[in-house]
Amino acid sequence: MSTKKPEAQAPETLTGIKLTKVPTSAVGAKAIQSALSHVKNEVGLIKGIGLLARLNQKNGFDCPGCAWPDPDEKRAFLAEYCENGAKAVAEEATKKRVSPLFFASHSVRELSLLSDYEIGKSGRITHPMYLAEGATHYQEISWDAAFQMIGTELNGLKSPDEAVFYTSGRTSNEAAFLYQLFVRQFGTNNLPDCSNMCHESSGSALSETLGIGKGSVTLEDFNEADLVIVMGQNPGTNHPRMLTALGDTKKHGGKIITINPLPEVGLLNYKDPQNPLKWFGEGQDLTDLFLQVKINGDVALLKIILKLLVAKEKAVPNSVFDHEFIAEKTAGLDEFLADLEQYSIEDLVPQTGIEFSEIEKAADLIANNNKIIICWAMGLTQHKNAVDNIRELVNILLLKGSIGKPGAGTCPVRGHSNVQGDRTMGIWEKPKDDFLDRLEKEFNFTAPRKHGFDVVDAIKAMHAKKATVFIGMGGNFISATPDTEFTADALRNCSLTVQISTKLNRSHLIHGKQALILPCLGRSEEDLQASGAQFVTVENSMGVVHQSHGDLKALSSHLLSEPAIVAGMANATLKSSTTNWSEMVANYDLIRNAIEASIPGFENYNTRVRQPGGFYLPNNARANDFSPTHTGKANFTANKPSDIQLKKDQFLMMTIRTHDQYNTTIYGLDDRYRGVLNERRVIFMNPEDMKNLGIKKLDLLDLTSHFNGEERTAKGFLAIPYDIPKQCTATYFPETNVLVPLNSTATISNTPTSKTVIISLHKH
Ligand SMILES: Nc1nc2c(c(=O)[nH]1)N[C@H]1C(S)=C(S)[C@@H](COP(=O)(O)OP(=O)(O)OC[C@H]3O[C@@H](n4cnc5c(=O)[nH]c(N)nc54)[C@H](O)[C@@H]3O)O[C@H]1N2
Ligand SMILES: Nc1nc2c(c(=O)[nH]1)N[C@H]1C(S)=C(S)[C@@H](COP(=O)(O)OP(=O)(O)OC[C@H]3O[C@@H](n4cnc5c(=O)[nH]c(N)nc54)[C@H](O)[C@@H]3O)O[C@H]1N2
Ligand SMILES: [Mo]
Repeated sequence: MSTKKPEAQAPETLTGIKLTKVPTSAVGAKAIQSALSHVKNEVGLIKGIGLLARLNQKNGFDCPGCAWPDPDEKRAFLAEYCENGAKAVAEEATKKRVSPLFFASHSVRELSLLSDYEIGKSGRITHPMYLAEGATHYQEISWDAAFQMIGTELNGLKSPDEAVFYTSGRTSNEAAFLYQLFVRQFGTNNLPDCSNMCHESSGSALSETLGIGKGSVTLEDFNEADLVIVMGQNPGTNHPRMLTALGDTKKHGGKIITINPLPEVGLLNYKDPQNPLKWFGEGQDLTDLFLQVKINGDVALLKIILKLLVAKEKAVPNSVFDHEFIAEKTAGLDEFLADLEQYSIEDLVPQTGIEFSEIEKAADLIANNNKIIICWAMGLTQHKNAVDNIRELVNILLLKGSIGKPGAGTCPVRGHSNVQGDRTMGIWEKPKDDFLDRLEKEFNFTAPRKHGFDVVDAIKAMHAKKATVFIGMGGNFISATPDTEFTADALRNCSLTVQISTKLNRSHLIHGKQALILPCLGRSEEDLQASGAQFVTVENSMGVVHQSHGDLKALSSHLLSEPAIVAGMANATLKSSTTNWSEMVANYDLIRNAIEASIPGFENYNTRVRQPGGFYLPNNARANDFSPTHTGKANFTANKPSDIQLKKDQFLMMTIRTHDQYNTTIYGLDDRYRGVLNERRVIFMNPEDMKNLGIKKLDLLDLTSHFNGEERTAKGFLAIPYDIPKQCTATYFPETNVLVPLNSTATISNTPTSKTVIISLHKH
């Protein structure tokens, strides 16, 4: 069976690496060229350009790339997509097909020997497929038979809590709402999602401090900000359209501070894709001050800045703090200041790896400006003290009164294009009682109240055989999660694993005793139901809910939409449901009516979402109202710097994305902005560290991670000298997920610590 473990991908699978000079600016002509070449190879040029023209337009479909918002007003042709958005679309609209014939000619074992890149490039799945217990090949199955199998398995469980219902953040509002309703009518809150591995730490920290788990700024705020701080984020690759917003900040006279262990090219300098005249010039400098922090040195860095701000305010009262805001809107200032007193700048500076004089410059910029936005992503959320990271940056904003006013606030930059919407729709293992109360009232059933499993707990439960059915609404669970071998065993322990997917991925190949693949329509495809063509809705990173309307002909007549698949599972599973699932699928307006009835903020949903550009959801932090927190005010908090102690010859490793992947989907083998071509099994190291260990460029290394006395090993990584702080290293996700310990998670949010893996190196 499928036993090939990623760990076992031996060095002989290395592909012939080419190192190039790290470019000095991002986007520009090369980006357009690269986008077009992906589109041409996957879709064909003419059809591809037609597709791109409808991407992120008000009557078009939402880019499946990321959750960065579209401008409310002006949207330029060919400008509301980016290189990586184009690649995402090309992947989905690819001409390549994974048909029943494909599965008949390749056994599961054979497919599992392919790399993630090769698996993804196989193409779109055309038919529902079934893998019987002990079988070597998937075979075609009818939708009815597949749904019956799911219903029978689920109803055969001793308790609904023995099933796990995962969601990846591309799922539309309509599908997500129906899915959680089905799962709760079935009787469990086991609704883990990719958010658990992503911005869960942001949600935890922001709910506690500001009373809303989402960011507070809008795109317009970037025009007004005096200062934007970008922490732990690589927008040049992962949110390229954000560079335009940062460019706008600069155009309006604002400044940008970047805090990152790597000098990420896109953040330092970019060439505006909307202005071809600039593609060949020098590019625009974005970052005014770059602080090259050590991995997980952020709380220490922010504490130094906070101490400097306090000292400045003491020296010249009323020069730095917004006393009116603090008095009226916040709680806990005295305790916060008392806690800060305990730390000394001398002790904190070495944890940051940054010259003190550089940190002083940052403190000056913050002291002298009032409209401040702080943006962040995975560089802050995937550490043991990740929640502390985010609460600490909120402390800065609160001291400055830099929230709930134009040009200021929090900007957690979301990943998946509808990950924020899915949570709004109730995809959460820890639902609030008032949400369940409304669901019960609207749908006439008794909702389960016990909190369910998040991703990490779901893996443990499956491993212990306490959960035996796994259903994945999108995503690629085995490759996205930590501790690959342990998680593989967990999935293999299941009696049934079901993947609702567009493309072939490793989660189809590491499976339960029986497995189903249910192929669904993609974002760009026409969704025809009984009442006619449907659109779906999504929520972007800034809380705008809008339509997404695909119009490509479905690639196979055997695909169902995600809402239709949920309805099929619900009809086959729930015997006494009073919900008319089929009726709602016939006309998605009815799903939206149900959402309106059960979730605040969706008044007149069907009308407002038909207005071009959609509508903003209410946001208390944006409205300068912090009453939803436990104190009724915005809360200052006391936070802890990293407590990781590295032994001699140990390093911190962060697992990051290349410029050529979408999470576990590998578009290509290049990381152009870091000058690494044609190879993913690499480790970026500080040149001095390499010298001390006698490691030379392109030496082959095995990596061993260390956690609580446990060791995990991944073999065959090429050493690359790079501009990275000492004792810090970087490798690519998902190749090194096998090294991420399942039990190493963030306090409170339980997010795997994918950016702080303690490793040692062994030369071949
Ligand atoms: N093209 C493309 N777009 C994507 C994705 C993709 O894979 N490809 N993924 C989507 C998803 S789901 C998400 S969540 C986002 C991810 O977007 P990012 O968070 O930008 O993705 P990562 O590659 O994980 O990059 C993390 C960044 O944080 C830095 N970093 C790591 N550790 C630390 C630290 O301790 N402190 C600080 N200050 N910085 C640190 C790294 O150097 C890197 O620049 O992008 C979304 N968009
Ligand atoms: N080590 C390490 N691990 C990480 C991270 C990290 O930085 N480091 N990042 C974490 C983060 S931020 C995230 S968000 C997770 C991502 O975890 P996931 O969301 O689970 O993974 P993806 O790779 O985004 O999922 C890709 C698969 O989704 C399916 N798909 C694509 N489009 C659709 C669609 O429209 N509908 C359906 N049903 N399926 C579709 C395709 O089959 C594709 O193979 O990974 C996490 N894991
Ligand atoms: Mo994410």
